[in-house]
Amino acid sequence: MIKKIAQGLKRVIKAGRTDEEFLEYLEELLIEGDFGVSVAGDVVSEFTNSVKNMRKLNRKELVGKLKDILKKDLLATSIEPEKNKLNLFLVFGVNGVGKTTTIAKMAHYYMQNYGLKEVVLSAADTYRAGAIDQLILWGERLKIPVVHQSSGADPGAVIYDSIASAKARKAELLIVDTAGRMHSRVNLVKELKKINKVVISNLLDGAYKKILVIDATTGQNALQQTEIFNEAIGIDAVVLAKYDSTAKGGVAAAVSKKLKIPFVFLGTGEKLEDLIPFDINVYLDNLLDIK
Ligand SMILES: Nc1nc2c(ncn2[C@@H]2O[C@H](COP(=O)(O)OP(=O)(O)OP(=O)(O)O)[C@@H](O)[C@H]2O)c(=O)[nH]1
Ligand SMILES: [Mg+2]
Repeated sequence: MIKKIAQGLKRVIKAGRTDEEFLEYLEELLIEGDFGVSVAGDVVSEFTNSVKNMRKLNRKELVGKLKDILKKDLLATSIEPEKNKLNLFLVFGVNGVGKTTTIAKMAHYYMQNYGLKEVVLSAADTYRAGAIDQLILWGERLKIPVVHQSSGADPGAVIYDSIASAKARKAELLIVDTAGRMHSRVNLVKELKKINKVVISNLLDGAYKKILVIDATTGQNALQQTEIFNEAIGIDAVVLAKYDSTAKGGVAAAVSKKLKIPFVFLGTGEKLEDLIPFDINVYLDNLLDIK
């Protein structure tokens, strides 16, 4: 999906606006595109200081300049599974953002790209009816085991079992699905804190990563979600899911800049293969339609 910011830039550059008009419009475009007020303000002041008479620059030069400025705000990371250890990825986020799908994609990605053979999934979303079956189905497609109990079971108990089972299998990676739906946000955070404790006290010499999934179509709301989860248990990396479904998509810049948390993957569709490492250049080239 072509992003609004790229379209807007094409329009304003073609119209040959004055510097002042261009900057005003650019700020609007950035805010509308979910980059957030802080990124928008910074971009405009950097532009003001460094470029005079924007009409003299062609589209490629102007967009390139914008890319250079935005690059400074973005953070990306990759998560490498540690060798000869049980790696545990705890995946969390509010309801419907794409957690369970992302978990299946990640299992696929790590088997394909890191040659992992023993990957186990853990169905610790015991809250939503159907959540366990959804993960079991992914497990069948991926031909990997899914540790689960019955619906309504204590997620901590599921994780305890999952760690024991993964260790017994000498698994390299255990990915834990968690509930996004709770009676309230407060309960969701409380539950996650409990889960975090269970992981810490049972994983011991394993490698633990806390991965938040946000939905690119929810805009600045995703920034607030990241803030809440980060305060609750800390976040190692964020996955920006449903990037294919939005014309905006700038929220990664807002999160990176404000919270200093890096992005690890971009979700680009509903299929197993639709997960790509978060590469700042690829991301910005797509947002700004740089070919
Ligand atoms: N287009 C698109 N759809 C996605 C992507 N990731 C997930 N989805 C879809 O989003 C919907 C919700 O995905 P789930 O993985 O069930 O989300 P969840 O966060 O586990 O949801 P709950 O368990 O209910 O909290 C499904 O229809 C997915 O196919 C993506 O990157 N792109
Ligand atoms: Mg789910």
